[in-house]
Amino acid sequence: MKAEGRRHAEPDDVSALPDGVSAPAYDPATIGTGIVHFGVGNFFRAHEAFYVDRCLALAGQHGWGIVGVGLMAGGRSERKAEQFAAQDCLYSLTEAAPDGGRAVRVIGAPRGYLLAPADPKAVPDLLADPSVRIVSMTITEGGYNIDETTGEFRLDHAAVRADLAGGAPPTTIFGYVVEALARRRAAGVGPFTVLSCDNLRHNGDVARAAFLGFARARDPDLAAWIEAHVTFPNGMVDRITPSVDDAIAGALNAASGLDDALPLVAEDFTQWVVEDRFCAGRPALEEAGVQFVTDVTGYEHVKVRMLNASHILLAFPGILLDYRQVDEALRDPDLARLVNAYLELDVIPRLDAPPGRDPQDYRRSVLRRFSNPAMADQLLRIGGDGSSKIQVFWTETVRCALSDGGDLRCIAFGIAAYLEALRGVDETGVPYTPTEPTLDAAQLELAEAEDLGAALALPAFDGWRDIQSPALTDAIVAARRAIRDIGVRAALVQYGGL
Ligand code: CS2
Repeated sequence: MKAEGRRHAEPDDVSALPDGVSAPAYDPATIGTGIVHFGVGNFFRAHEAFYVDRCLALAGQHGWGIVGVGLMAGGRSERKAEQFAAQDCLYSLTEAAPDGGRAVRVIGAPRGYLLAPADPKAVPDLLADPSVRIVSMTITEGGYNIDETTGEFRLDHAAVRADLAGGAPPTTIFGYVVEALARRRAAGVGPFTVLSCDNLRHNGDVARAAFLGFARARDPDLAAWIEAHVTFPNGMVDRITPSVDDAIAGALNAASGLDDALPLVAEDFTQWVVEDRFCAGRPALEEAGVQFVTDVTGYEHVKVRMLNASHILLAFPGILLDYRQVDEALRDPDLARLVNAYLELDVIPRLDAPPGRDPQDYRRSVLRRFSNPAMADQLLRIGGDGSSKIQVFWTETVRCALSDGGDLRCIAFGIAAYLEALRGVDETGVPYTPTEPTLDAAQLELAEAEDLGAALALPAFDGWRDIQSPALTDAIVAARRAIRDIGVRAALVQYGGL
């Protein structure tokens, strides 16, 4: 596309990018497909695609381009597919530092985008192609369809049942991936690595349980082949990547000089620590800043229990206090004290940090990252899908506190704030829409029940349901009552242990 006649250049017009915008250091037209990614959201575009993009600039790496797959039907997904196609899947990433520094680069690693509902046959065909050696995914914490209490894949899920029944093209990631593995096995094509990039403890193990659970229900022989040949590395992913609405997109384009339909902003910090178990090869990600380790557990614990856990602890009361951005909420001294108290007293003493990672340094860096005003990161994004996030981010800390008799005040206050925030109106009366994709209407109504303990039946709390704790229940109910009677701030001081 030509830049003439436009004030701004489009991202695929790489020969005419505005000053200060870096182009891919390779020719996107020469890149082949080695990776298929499910869930082409902002985080994937700022993280995995960013690292792969760096690899593509290196000699011998041109076979590792990515084709994205969207599973959702509907106008929004169609629009996104059109936007990707219109700019050859190129887009700009603005990396923003807390001190105001910015760098803008055009990312070219995604080389195609398939909207599965529009062409469901194309997805297994692509996945069965021998050139595809990694299938990665960001399908959210709740997307693996695992029962938190049993750790088993849930076969009673309607879409899973339909995919297992066969007769129609799949609609779930499990149906697509397992179908493709069946074809690869039948055709004598080797396996691919299944790489989860979600914020889960042992995300590879969770993915393994999910895909094997599906495969066993479909064909035990195939499941045994997958178990023997497919690898599911665990990885810790980290980069704060806010949602981009039209106003933010406009500001990003105004600053970059681009005319990008899909611009993106992320913090300048980024990290990816992965176990090096790739059954069909991988890009030279170590050259691009990815850290390979034999065991990722310590890194995950520190990240999920500190960063993600304090993110939601800030979000729920922050939303109730009518804040909308993370940096604003953190500037509230009471909320900052809550997060610090939680990290210092509840999390850090119980953490097994990996060598070289000092939790106090990490705490300071997390707070610095949260306070980055250039992120304008949305509390509703962070608080969204709280039901799944609580299970992943808080469970271990709550279990430890319940079993070692620790202080429960911060955590009880956080849970109380979550349940109050589920009601969709902040304490100044401003309504908002909480996003809870895994809860049905009856579950959501539990947050309105007169009995303030009734909502503790929600799945968010399944992870520690086996440890009966009247003390925790009482503390949560008291904090909820206080939030309603004396307001969030006073309740925080009285019941949040501050
Ligand atoms: C956030 C994450 O949505 C959330 O729960 O905590 O998206 C967070 O921004 C990333 O994990 C940062 O790596």
